[in-house]
Amino acid sequence: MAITDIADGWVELYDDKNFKDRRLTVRYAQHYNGIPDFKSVRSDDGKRGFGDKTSSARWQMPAGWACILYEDAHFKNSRLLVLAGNGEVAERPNLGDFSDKTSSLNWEPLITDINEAWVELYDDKGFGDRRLTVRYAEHPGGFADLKRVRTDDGTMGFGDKASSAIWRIPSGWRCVLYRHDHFQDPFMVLDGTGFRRESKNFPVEHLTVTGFHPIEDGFEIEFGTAGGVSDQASSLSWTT
Ligand SMILES: [Ca+2]
Ligand SMILES: [Ca+2]
Ligand SMILES: [Ca+2]
Repeated sequence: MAITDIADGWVELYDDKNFKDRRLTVRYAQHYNGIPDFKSVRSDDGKRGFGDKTSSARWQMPAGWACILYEDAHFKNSRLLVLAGNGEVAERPNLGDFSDKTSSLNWEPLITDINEAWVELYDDKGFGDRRLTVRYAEHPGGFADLKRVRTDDGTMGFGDKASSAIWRIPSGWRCVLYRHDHFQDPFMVLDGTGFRRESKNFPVEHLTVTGFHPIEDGFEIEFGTAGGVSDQASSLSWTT
Protein backbone atom coordinates (compact mmCIF):
# COMPACT_ATOMS: atom_id res chain seq x y z
CA MET A 1 0.00 0.00 0.00
CA ALA A 2 1.29 3.45 -0.85
CA ILE A 3 2.32 5.68 2.05
CA THR A 4 1.83 9.45 2.27
CA ASP A 5 3.48 10.24 5.62
CA ILE A 6 7.28 10.32 5.96
CA ALA A 7 6.83 9.03 9.51
CA ASP A 8 6.09 5.69 7.83
CA GLY A 9 9.19 5.86 5.62
CA TRP A 10 11.99 3.29 5.77
CA VAL A 11 15.01 2.06 3.86
CA GLU A 12 16.66 -1.38 3.90
CA LEU A 13 20.32 -1.51 2.96
CA TYR A 14 22.01 -4.79 2.10
CA ASP A 15 25.66 -5.77 2.13
CA ASP A 16 25.37 -7.80 -1.08
CA LYS A 17 23.69 -7.22 -4.42
CA ASN A 18 20.17 -8.57 -4.90
CA PHE A 19 19.22 -7.95 -1.24
CA LYS A 20 21.53 -10.56 0.22
CA ASP A 21 23.75 -10.94 3.30
CA ARG A 22 23.56 -8.44 6.18
CA ARG A 23 20.74 -5.93 6.28
CA LEU A 24 20.47 -2.54 7.96
CA THR A 25 16.89 -1.28 8.32
CA VAL A 26 16.53 2.46 8.96
CA ARG A 27 13.12 3.88 9.85
CA TYR A 28 12.45 7.60 9.61
CA ALA A 29 10.44 7.52 12.83
CA GLN A 30 13.50 6.27 14.76
CA HIS A 31 16.24 8.10 12.85
CA TYR A 32 14.65 11.32 11.62
CA ASN A 33 18.03 13.08 11.92
CA GLY A 34 19.63 10.47 9.71
CA ILE A 35 22.66 8.33 10.52
CA PRO A 36 25.85 10.39 10.56
CA ASP A 37 28.33 7.52 10.64
CA PHE A 38 27.68 3.97 9.56
CA LYS A 39 30.70 2.75 11.54
CA SER A 40 28.67 3.06 14.74
CA VAL A 41 25.36 1.46 13.66
CA ARG A 42 24.32 -2.13 14.23
CA SER A 43 22.79 -4.07 11.35
CA ASP A 44 19.54 -5.97 11.93
CA ASP A 45 21.45 -9.06 13.10
CA GLY A 46 23.17 -7.04 15.86
CA LYS A 47 26.61 -6.87 14.26
CA ARG A 48 28.36 -3.53 14.69
CA GLY A 49 29.35 -1.37 11.73
CA PHE A 50 27.96 -0.97 8.22
CA GLY A 51 30.44 1.50 6.72
CA ASP A 52 31.27 1.05 3.01
CA LYS A 53 29.05 -2.03 2.82
CA THR A 54 25.78 -1.15 1.08
CA SER A 55 25.42 -2.85 -2.31
CA SER A 56 21.62 -2.98 -2.80
CA ALA A 57 18.67 -1.08 -1.35
CA ARG A 58 14.93 -1.21 -0.93
CA TRP A 59 12.88 1.70 0.36
CA GLN A 60 9.45 3.21 0.82
CA MET A 61 8.85 6.92 1.23
CA PRO A 62 6.04 9.25 0.25
CA ALA A 63 6.32 11.20 -2.98
CA GLY A 64 8.25 14.39 -2.27
CA TRP A 65 10.79 12.73 0.01
CA ALA A 66 14.12 11.04 -0.59
CA CYS A 67 16.76 9.22 1.37
CA ILE A 68 20.25 10.47 0.50
CA LEU A 69 23.18 8.06 0.80
CA TYR A 70 26.55 9.81 1.22
CA GLU A 71 29.95 8.44 0.39
CA ASP A 72 31.44 10.12 3.46
CA ALA A 73 30.34 10.35 7.08
CA HIS A 74 28.40 13.37 8.37
CA PHE A 75 26.63 14.10 5.06
CA LYS A 76 29.21 16.65 3.92
CA ASN A 77 31.16 17.37 0.74
CA SER A 78 30.55 13.90 -0.49
CA ARG A 79 29.40 11.92 -3.49
CA LEU A 80 25.80 10.92 -2.97
CA LEU A 81 23.00 8.73 -4.21
CA VAL A 82 19.35 9.84 -4.07
CA LEU A 83 16.71 7.20 -3.33
CA ALA A 84 13.51 9.06 -4.18
CA GLY A 85 10.10 8.11 -2.82
CA ASN A 86 6.89 7.63 -4.79
CA GLY A 87 4.77 6.15 -2.02
CA GLU A 88 5.35 2.55 -3.12
CA VAL A 89 8.14 0.12 -2.27
CA ALA A 90 11.05 0.75 -4.62
CA GLU A 91 14.37 -1.04 -5.01
CA ARG A 92 17.82 -1.01 -6.56
CA PRO A 93 19.25 -4.55 -6.67
CA ASN A 94 22.69 -3.25 -7.57
CA LEU A 95 24.09 0.16 -6.60
CA GLY A 96 26.74 -0.14 -9.29
CA ASP A 97 29.68 2.21 -8.78
CA PHE A 98 28.10 3.45 -5.55
CA SER A 99 28.35 -0.05 -4.09
CA ASP A 100 30.41 -0.36 -0.87
CA LYS A 101 30.59 3.42 -0.49
CA THR A 102 27.83 4.59 1.85
CA SER A 103 29.03 6.04 5.15
CA SER A 104 26.08 8.22 6.20
CA LEU A 105 22.41 8.69 5.38
CA ASN A 106 19.87 11.47 5.72
CA TRP A 107 16.31 12.28 4.65
CA GLU A 108 15.39 15.20 2.45
CA PRO A 109 12.10 16.75 1.35
CA LEU A 110 11.69 17.83 -2.24
CA ILE A 111 11.86 21.59 -2.79
CA THR A 112 9.43 23.11 -5.28
CA ASP A 113 10.04 26.85 -4.72
CA ILE A 114 12.87 28.44 -6.73
CA ASN A 115 13.47 30.81 -3.80
CA GLU A 116 14.89 27.83 -1.90
CA ALA A 117 17.35 26.94 -4.67
CA TRP A 118 21.12 27.05 -4.12
CA VAL A 119 24.32 26.01 -5.84
CA GLU A 120 27.73 25.47 -4.25
CA LEU A 121 30.66 25.71 -6.64
CA TYR A 122 34.07 24.45 -5.47
CA ASP A 123 37.50 25.37 -6.74
CA ASP A 124 38.82 21.80 -6.50
CA LYS A 125 37.28 18.61 -7.74
CA GLY A 126 35.89 16.50 -4.93
CA PHE A 127 34.34 19.60 -3.29
CA GLY A 128 37.65 20.95 -2.06
CA ASP A 129 39.27 24.35 -1.52
CA ARG A 130 37.30 27.60 -1.91
CA ARG A 131 33.51 27.53 -2.17
CA LEU A 132 31.05 29.94 -3.74
CA THR A 133 27.46 29.51 -2.51
CA VAL A 134 24.85 31.08 -4.82
CA ARG A 135 21.28 31.32 -3.55
CA TYR A 136 18.55 32.18 -6.02
CA ALA A 137 16.74 34.28 -3.42
CA GLU A 138 19.82 36.51 -3.05
CA HIS A 139 20.98 36.48 -6.67
CA PRO A 140 17.99 35.83 -8.97
CA GLY A 141 19.92 37.47 -11.81
CA GLY A 142 22.89 35.17 -11.36
CA PHE A 143 26.41 36.56 -11.75
CA ALA A 144 27.43 38.28 -14.98
CA ASP A 145 31.10 38.10 -14.05
CA LEU A 146 32.41 35.55 -11.58
CA LYS A 147 35.69 37.50 -11.33
CA ARG A 148 33.75 40.04 -9.30
CA VAL A 149 32.16 37.84 -6.67
CA ARG A 150 33.41 37.01 -3.20
CA THR A 151 33.60 33.37 -2.23
CA ASP A 152 32.21 32.18 1.11
CA ASP A 153 35.53 32.89 2.87
CA GLY A 154 35.49 36.53 1.67
CA THR A 155 38.14 36.17 -1.05
CA MET A 156 37.48 38.15 -4.24
CA GLY A 157 37.13 36.40 -7.58
CA PHE A 158 35.95 33.00 -8.78
CA GLY A 159 36.40 33.31 -12.55
CA ASP A 160 37.50 30.10 -14.30
CA LYS A 161 37.70 28.26 -10.99
CA ALA A 162 34.70 25.95 -10.59
CA SER A 163 35.71 22.28 -10.68
CA SER A 164 32.91 20.57 -8.75
CA ALA A 165 29.44 21.44 -7.55
CA ILE A 166 26.60 20.51 -5.23
CA TRP A 167 23.16 21.95 -5.91
CA ARG A 168 19.51 21.80 -4.98
CA ILE A 169 17.11 23.28 -7.51
CA PRO A 170 13.40 22.60 -8.04
CA SER A 171 12.31 20.52 -10.99
CA GLY A 172 11.73 22.71 -14.03
CA TRP A 173 14.61 25.06 -13.18
CA ARG A 174 18.30 24.95 -14.02
CA CYS A 175 21.49 26.79 -13.24
CA VAL A 176 23.59 27.47 -16.34
CA LEU A 177 27.37 28.02 -16.34
CA TYR A 178 28.95 30.04 -19.15
CA ARG A 179 32.46 30.02 -20.53
CA HIS A 180 32.53 33.79 -20.85
CA ASP A 181 31.21 36.65 -18.78
CA HIS A 182 27.81 38.21 -19.44
CA PHE A 183 26.26 34.81 -20.12
CA GLN A 184 28.13 34.01 -23.34
CA ASP A 185 28.70 30.41 -24.46
CA PRO A 186 26.74 28.19 -22.07
CA PHE A 187 28.64 24.95 -21.49
CA MET A 188 27.11 23.26 -18.46
CA VAL A 189 23.65 22.94 -16.96
CA LEU A 190 22.95 21.97 -13.37
CA ASP A 191 19.49 20.44 -13.66
CA GLY A 192 16.89 20.72 -10.94
CA THR A 193 15.13 17.69 -9.52
CA GLY A 194 14.09 19.19 -6.18
CA PHE A 195 16.66 17.02 -4.42
CA ARG A 196 20.34 17.49 -3.73
CA ARG A 197 22.62 16.66 -6.62
CA GLU A 198 26.34 16.78 -7.14
CA SER A 199 29.15 16.65 -9.63
CA LYS A 200 32.40 15.62 -8.03
CA ASN A 201 34.52 16.40 -11.04
CA PHE A 202 33.49 18.36 -14.13
CA PRO A 203 32.46 16.85 -16.49
CA VAL A 204 30.68 13.77 -15.28
CA GLU A 205 27.45 11.94 -15.87
CA HIS A 206 24.31 13.68 -14.68
CA LEU A 207 25.43 16.93 -16.22
CA THR A 208 24.03 18.23 -19.44
CA VAL A 209 27.12 19.73 -20.97
CA THR A 210 25.48 20.93 -24.15
CA GLY A 211 21.88 20.80 -25.18
CA PHE A 212 18.86 20.82 -22.93
CA HIS A 213 17.34 17.45 -23.72
CA PRO A 214 16.05 15.47 -20.77
CA ILE A 215 16.17 11.70 -21.03
CA GLU A 216 14.37 9.07 -19.02
CA ASP A 217 16.47 9.50 -15.92
CA GLY A 218 16.17 13.29 -16.21
CA PHE A 219 19.63 14.00 -17.51
CA GLU A 220 21.72 13.70 -20.60
CA ILE A 221 25.41 13.18 -21.06
CA GLU A 222 26.54 15.09 -24.07
CA PHE A 223 30.10 16.26 -24.29
CA GLY A 224 30.24 18.88 -26.99
CA THR A 225 33.93 19.66 -26.86
CA ALA A 226 37.14 17.81 -26.25
CA GLY A 227 38.92 18.48 -23.02
CA GLY A 228 37.64 19.19 -19.57
CA VAL A 229 35.08 21.73 -18.54
CA SER A 230 36.79 22.37 -15.23
CA ASP A 231 38.05 25.91 -14.54
CA GLN A 232 35.92 27.51 -17.24
CA ALA A 233 32.86 29.09 -15.64
CA SER A 234 32.91 32.88 -16.03
CA SER A 235 29.24 33.68 -15.47
CA LEU A 236 26.13 31.97 -14.11
CA SER A 237 22.39 32.35 -14.51
CA TRP A 238 19.13 30.68 -13.50
CA THR A 239 16.63 29.55 -16.12
CA THR A 240 13.50 27.48 -16.49
CA1 LIG B 1 28.73 -4.84 0.03
CA1 LIG C 1 32.42 5.70 2.43
CA1 LIG D 1 39.42 24.81 -10.05
